[in-house]
Amino acid sequence: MKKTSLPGINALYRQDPIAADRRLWGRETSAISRRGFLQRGAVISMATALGMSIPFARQMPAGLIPAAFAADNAPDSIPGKDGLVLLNDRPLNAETPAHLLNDEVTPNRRMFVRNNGIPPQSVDPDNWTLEIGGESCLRPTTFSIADLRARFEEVTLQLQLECGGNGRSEFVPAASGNQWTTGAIGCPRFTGVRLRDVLNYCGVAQDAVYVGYHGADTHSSGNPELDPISRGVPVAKALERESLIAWAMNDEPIPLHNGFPLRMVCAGWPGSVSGKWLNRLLIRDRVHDGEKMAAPSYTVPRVSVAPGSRVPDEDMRIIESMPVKSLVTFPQSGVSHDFRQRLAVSGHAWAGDSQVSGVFLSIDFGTTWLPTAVQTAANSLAWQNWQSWVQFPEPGYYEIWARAMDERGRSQPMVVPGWNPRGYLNNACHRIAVQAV
Ligand SMILES: Nc1nc2c(c(=O)[nH]1)N[C@H]1C(S)=C(S)[C@@H](COP(=O)(O)O)O[C@H]1N2
Ligand SMILES: [Mo]
Repeated sequence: MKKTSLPGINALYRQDPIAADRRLWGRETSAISRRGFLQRGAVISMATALGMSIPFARQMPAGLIPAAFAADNAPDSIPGKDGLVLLNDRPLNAETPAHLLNDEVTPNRRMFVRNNGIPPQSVDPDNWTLEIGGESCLRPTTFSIADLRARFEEVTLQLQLECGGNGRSEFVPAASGNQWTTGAIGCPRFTGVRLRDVLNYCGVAQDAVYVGYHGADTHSSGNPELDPISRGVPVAKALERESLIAWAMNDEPIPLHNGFPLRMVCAGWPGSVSGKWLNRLLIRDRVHDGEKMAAPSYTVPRVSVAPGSRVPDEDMRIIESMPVKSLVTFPQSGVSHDFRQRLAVSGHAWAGDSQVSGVFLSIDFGTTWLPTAVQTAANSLAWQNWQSWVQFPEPGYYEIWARAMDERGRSQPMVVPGWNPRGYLNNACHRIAVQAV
């Protein structure tokens, strides 16, 4: 598929949406009819840019950037990782292209990396200690990893971790931070002990409110007084069956950048609550006040605000469960496909603390939707795999849109939802481009 005609169209939209519209759609908004759909001139210029016809052009919403033009950054090589796209190297942040997330269980080499600081340099797992304390801890205790293994039941669960800022790159006006597209999500199998078994052993006082973590990573400035990040979860989330202190990922030691040798996993909430390089947990008698707990970090406005608004800190709330979302992981966006054959399509869907009740596909820009077969999760808080087939009526440019719904009937939006100052919680439908030939 021809991609070179419009390099960096997403970046262009971020910088200057009007210029981007003019470039992509021919003439500014005059090319767009009052109904909000494409007019003839714009269809012709867009089809020219794509190098093929657009059979469902009548249904194509105005202002849509064709999925075929999605940012196509060259993958960089990070030791132990394969095909991840580097967004920042200091601190290291790298995401996984959608088609490389096709495995039902995310392999270690495909798990995204979101570092807020510098990982610990030399780690000796045999001498690693985890200290449990805090105002509301009745019996402060320090454990080695061997102690944890000896004293508590070992559990293995498949758990999804998604960065709260996944999808940030689509917000207009742009939100500062890593410009994640869709790849700050993964769902490996973690092995460790239940956080609640450890906390109960150490005694959770009546007045306990929050469990906060500290890790062994250091602040990018090099200042040892500063924590790169120190977040956590309310006691109820910490005591959930699925919350773990893990030492293995897919039956191997956790990769260095994903928290070797020990990390917290509290799935379904922003990834930032799951402390890596875990060496201290505090049972707090108040909402934990570590680094990046306070607004604007990992918070969103209590009520929706106009794009670009400045929101006072006291009007922001801490993000808890992540919203329903899905990914098309097969085929890869941009493939050519014989239109006479049906095309198998598959991916994953997840819904924070909730479950996915359905995943639907559209090949006509959201006019009609087909159900897919959705599997049950391997366990609670693991993503769910889905698959289906689509049949294209004639050759041309198509997009496959996927939309998931959770068990409470909440659906993914087709457009970018609720703008917020730091660009969290974008769960807009994932779209891929297909050239039917
Ligand atoms: N100690 C520590 N824990 C951390 C972080 C960090 O930088 N340091 N990043 C957090 C964020 S913002 C996310 S999204 C997840 C990312 O986990 P991953 O890098 O294993 O994908 O880890 C969280 N835990
Ligand atoms: Mo994150």
